[in-house]
Amino acid sequence: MTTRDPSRRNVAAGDIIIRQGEVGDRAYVLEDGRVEILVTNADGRVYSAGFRGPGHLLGEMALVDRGPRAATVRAIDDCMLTVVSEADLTRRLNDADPVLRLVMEVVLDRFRETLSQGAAAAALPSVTATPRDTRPDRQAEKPLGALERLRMAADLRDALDTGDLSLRYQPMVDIANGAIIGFEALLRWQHPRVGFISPDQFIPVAEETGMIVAVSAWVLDEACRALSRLDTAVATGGRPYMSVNFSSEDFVADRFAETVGETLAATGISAERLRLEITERVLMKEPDRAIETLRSCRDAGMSVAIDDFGTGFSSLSYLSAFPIDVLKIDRAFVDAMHASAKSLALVRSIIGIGKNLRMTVIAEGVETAAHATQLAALGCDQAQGYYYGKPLTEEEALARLRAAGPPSP
Ligand code: G
Ligand code: G
Ligand code: MN
Repeated sequence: MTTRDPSRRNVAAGDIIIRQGEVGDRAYVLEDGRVEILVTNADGRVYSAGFRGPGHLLGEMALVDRGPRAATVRAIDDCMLTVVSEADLTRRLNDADPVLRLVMEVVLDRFRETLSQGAAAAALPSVTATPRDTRPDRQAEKPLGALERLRMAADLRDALDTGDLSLRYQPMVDIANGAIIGFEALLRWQHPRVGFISPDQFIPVAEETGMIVAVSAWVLDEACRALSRLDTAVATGGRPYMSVNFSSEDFVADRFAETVGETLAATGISAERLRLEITERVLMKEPDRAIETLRSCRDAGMSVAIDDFGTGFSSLSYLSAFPIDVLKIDRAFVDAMHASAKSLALVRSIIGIGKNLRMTVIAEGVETAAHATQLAALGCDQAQGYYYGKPLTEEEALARLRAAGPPSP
């Protein structure tokens, strides 16, 4: 196989263009020549699924859903191909309507199923290989199929109306004295048939379908109302803040800062008590837009925390480019801090970066007194984790505040 330029490729007769099972990073438009599509079934027998001539698109399926190639494509003649890169396709797909993208994945799944059934039928009629069996590596990476995710998104929409969503509030404390200074609102979904579904599972689905905007609006409203109820019940002096997680889809939506401001006004919570938790990913997606949104939120009095800090792959320069108030050290570093000198060095460095940039540093996943002592010695300001309290129901949060007594003057 020889490459003339990045977007054209010549292939000699007999050469393999795409190999079944491999993960591909490009599709091809067949400009000249003919190819044969070959499918190997679970027994290793090969059958021909047909021929393609000029004008056909080859290998697009794996690019759309990042699955392994469903078939082998072999050149019959000398062929000329135009290369469609993954980067190009990904960019186009990202611009597509999210539901359309999901529908496309469902169609691809069905097509793969048909292909593999064809293979079974051609070689060994009694074999009933399921398409998933041929793609073991997708199971771990993408546990839910496209159809399941579509269904989950619809269920999530129902959950917003039926009250199956609820919040837990995890205490955030001043590491010097353990006093509660705020809570992080964490979403819980009790599905009527499936039972508890973790946010790690449904948040990505909400993000890809655009549902996240409605979900986040619900979370923000409920968290503010809860904070207001806590103020009334325990005379908090209007002190504790509420930390709420937002996704990039929220953040680039029109009028984000205004919408949040309206919710604050409607629930009687001052902007100074709202902390927006976002990940580095949010900032990287549309940096110009993100900066603008952050500025508006900051101007209104809200503060901004970078969640899971240290796990992203973005450059440190964004820390000075974006208006950020708080760094949250990811719990993986805290967890490894005592076993690994390197993790400890990373924790120390993150705290140093935060201090030098005049940011507040909060450690996540603080599970033991030893963690807390170590972090305090390193100059960490605040902490959150099972040592101080798991995510609590509103009643439990209320009890914790009551037990702590009135806020010190
Ligand atoms: O407790 P825990 O299992 O709640 O949360 C798992 C992950 O889900 C965390 O990374 C957390 O940031 C995220 N998460 C929890 N609640 C919300 C929410 O309301 N909105 C968003 N976008 N993410 C959330
Ligand atoms: O990524 P984010 O910080 O938004 O999510 C917080 C997640 O961490 C939630 O799933 C929460 O339940 C979990 N969590 C909170 N405290 C601890 C802790 O001390 N140890 C561990 N392992 N997880 C924690
Ligand atoms: Mn968080």
